[in-house]
Amino acid sequence: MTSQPPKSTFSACPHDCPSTCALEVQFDADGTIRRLKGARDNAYTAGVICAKVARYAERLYHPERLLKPMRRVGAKGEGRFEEISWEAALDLIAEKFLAAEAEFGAESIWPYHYAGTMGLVQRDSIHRLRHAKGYSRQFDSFCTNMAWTGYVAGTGRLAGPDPREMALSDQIVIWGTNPVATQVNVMTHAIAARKKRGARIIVVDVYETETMKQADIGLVVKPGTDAALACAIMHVLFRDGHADRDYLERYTDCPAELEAHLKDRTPAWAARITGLDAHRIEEAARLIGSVRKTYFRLGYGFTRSRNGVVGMHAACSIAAVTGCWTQEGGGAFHNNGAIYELNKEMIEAGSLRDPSVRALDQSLVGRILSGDKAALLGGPPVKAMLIQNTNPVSVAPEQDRVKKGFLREDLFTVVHEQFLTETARMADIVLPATQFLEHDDIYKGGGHQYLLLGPKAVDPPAGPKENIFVINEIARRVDSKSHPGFDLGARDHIDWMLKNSGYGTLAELEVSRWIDLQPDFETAHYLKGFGHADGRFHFRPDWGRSPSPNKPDGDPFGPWQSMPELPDQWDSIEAADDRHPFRLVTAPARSFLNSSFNETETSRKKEGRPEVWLRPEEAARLGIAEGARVRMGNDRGVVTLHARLVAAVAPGTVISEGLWPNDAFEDGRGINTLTGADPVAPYGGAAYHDTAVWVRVVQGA
Ligand SMILES: Nc1nc2c(c(=O)[nH]1)N[C@H]1C(S)=C(S)[C@@H](COP(=O)(O)OP(=O)(O)OC[C@H]3O[C@@H](n4cnc5c(=O)[nH]c(N)nc54)[C@H](O)[C@@H]3O)O[C@H]1N2
Ligand SMILES: Nc1nc2c(c(=O)[nH]1)N[C@H]1C(S)=C(S)[C@@H](COP(=O)(O)OP(=O)(O)OC[C@H]3O[C@@H](n4cnc5c(=O)[nH]c(N)nc54)[C@H](O)[C@@H]3O)O[C@H]1N2
Ligand code: SF4
Ligand SMILES: [Mo]
Repeated sequence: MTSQPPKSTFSACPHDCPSTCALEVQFDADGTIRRLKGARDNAYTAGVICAKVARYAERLYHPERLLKPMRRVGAKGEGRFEEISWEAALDLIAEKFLAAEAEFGAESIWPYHYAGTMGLVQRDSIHRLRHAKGYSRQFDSFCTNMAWTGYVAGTGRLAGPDPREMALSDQIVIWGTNPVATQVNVMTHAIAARKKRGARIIVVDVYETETMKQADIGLVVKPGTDAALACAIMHVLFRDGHADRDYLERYTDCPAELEAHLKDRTPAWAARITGLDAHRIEEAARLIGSVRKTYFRLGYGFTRSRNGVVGMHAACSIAAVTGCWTQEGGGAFHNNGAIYELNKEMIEAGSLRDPSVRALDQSLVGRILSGDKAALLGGPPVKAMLIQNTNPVSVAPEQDRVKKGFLREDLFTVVHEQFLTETARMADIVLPATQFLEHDDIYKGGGHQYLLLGPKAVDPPAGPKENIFVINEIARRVDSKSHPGFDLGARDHIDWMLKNSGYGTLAELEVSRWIDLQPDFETAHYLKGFGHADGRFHFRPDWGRSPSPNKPDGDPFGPWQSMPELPDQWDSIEAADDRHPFRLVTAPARSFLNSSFNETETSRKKEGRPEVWLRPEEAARLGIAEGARVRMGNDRGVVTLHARLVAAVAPGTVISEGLWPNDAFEDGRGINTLTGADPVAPYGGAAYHDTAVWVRVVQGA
């Protein structure tokens, strides 16, 4: 008797999104995957997922998926490959890695990865190989550094009030994030609060996003001016008696100094910096001061600036002035990274990690591959790379340098991918990867508090292999130190990690699907004290030494000594000038996820084409009409795209949404041609939304 395929099973979304949704996977009668839905009984997902993941079958059964290992036959970057067996590919990789090691040392090999999958086994096993061989380490700087550093400078810990409490708030301040596009579940809970309690939604952004369109109050500020807005709000709170002085005395480090410092940070002062009218700042401050249950949902977007750490810290400080932390449905949330406390020894082989091995900055990949001595941290050139879960030729800043670097004839590049991305086209060896529904993994939510299982739901086609297969097979061939993690499959890894973290077993998680790790109310709201040694919220962080979840080894970066001591506007952004009159923000597109989904037809259709959005009056001054073909550039390079005139953009600001494939632009130059890689103070990070540019109409277009 043949058994019927199941109608549905469960999983978790693997993408780099704070929502990490609990999924229900629905099958057709023949066992193929039809549609994904949000799990209704998961209290955070609450049955809602984004449209691009709902139609995952399109990505899973995509005709352009990579199915066979390939070896380059054409010139570098040309994209001509021939099929090769897994065995031959792995042998060749080992031969090249061993040769680089023999001639230049183990640090000349750079395993390079990021968060194409957030699965802890498939994403992080690359560290096991790295540490077992002493290959170069990686400093993760694409995404979280500024936000985490700024938040933790205040709270001392990367965790906050239960994200589901938003539904119990009377007012939600969505600051520098566009959840309708980037983490849809924030909207689920915010809208629930509005429906049930009449909660007010306030949004702070640099243009009128889809999220702002749903808000009661939208504040459009110039990019990189959030600290000025936050200071003026706090000024009014102190001035008008809305500061909770008992709370400040008990829970914060220097309230009197803060109050004195803010005396001249008036709404009029902030109006000049942010571009907002002073009365709108007064209004926002009055509402924040008068509603006790105010929940600040602080995003990443406003921190992707050279002053982004200061901006995050300043915004976070507002909640400590009003004392809304004491309220259910109040406080300031950014990410729950600190609550998980997982033992990842089997996955990462941390016991073999040698701290003297250099940690190369992933955002500086262009400079590193071009032989920049400072970026190479004094070590050998990079001669070989293994790349998993990331597409640096699209997503990394300073794209011209990145491309030049990958074109180096003496660089041996292995790219393990699901699609022939811009980066895979640069490879010497391309290896086909499974998709998340074809392998086992476990996920933790940044924007919530669940640890979720994502078990294999279907068999992969013949050809693609999961990440740990590649890691374990390479390790076997390159005389790596032994580690028991190399002998385990994904399920064994999950089971070991759960058992050794005190979270039960894989068998138990297969039944429960997820574990809710929300700390108790008093801990989450810091009522027993904040995370710093003195138990207080710090208005005055020690920037050179504040505990940063991302602090790499060594000294702080950049001009950190000139960071303001107390919340303040810090003029370290890439300012506009006569040659570059606009400031560019490269915000995410709703239907892409970083560079993922930019290969699916429906997502591309929904997004249209690469565009730059400018204010009609600013466009008119430049003779740019709706739909005009324009060039946008700076000293890093030039891109060609189409103009759209949008009124609700901050003055002097232009917006380009989404990581389109580079070849969707003329000349194949993607948006990151324009962004800079210089590390943001004090602990690094790429300032993707902080770029000065000129814009010109293409004559004769
Ligand atoms: N659809 C979709 N979802 C995604 C992603 C995607 O690419 N597409 N990316 C995923 C990833 S990796 C991450 S890290 C998260 C990030 O998600 P978010 O936290 O939402 O951060 P960003 O997406 O960088 O930017 C969010 C908003 O910040 C605004 N912004 C930019 N500069 C400033 C500023 O100076 N001040 C203020 N107030 N606002 C500013 C932008 O205009 C944008 O609307 O989203 C994830 N989810
Ligand atoms: N201009 C601009 N640039 C940005 C940003 C921005 O806002 N503006 N955002 C930045 C941010 S926040 C981030 S996090 C980075 C993200 O940058 P990346 O981490 O590179 O982002 P993704 O495009 O999501 O994923 C990269 C690749 O991982 C592959 N992948 C997925 N699952 C697997 C798997 O199981 N195995 C293997 N081998 N491969 C897999 C996907 O096919 C995809 O091509 O981009 C940054 N770049
Ligand atoms: S909202 Fe984010 S976590 Fe949820 S399904 Fe979409 S991409 Fe995945
Ligand atoms: Mo990110």
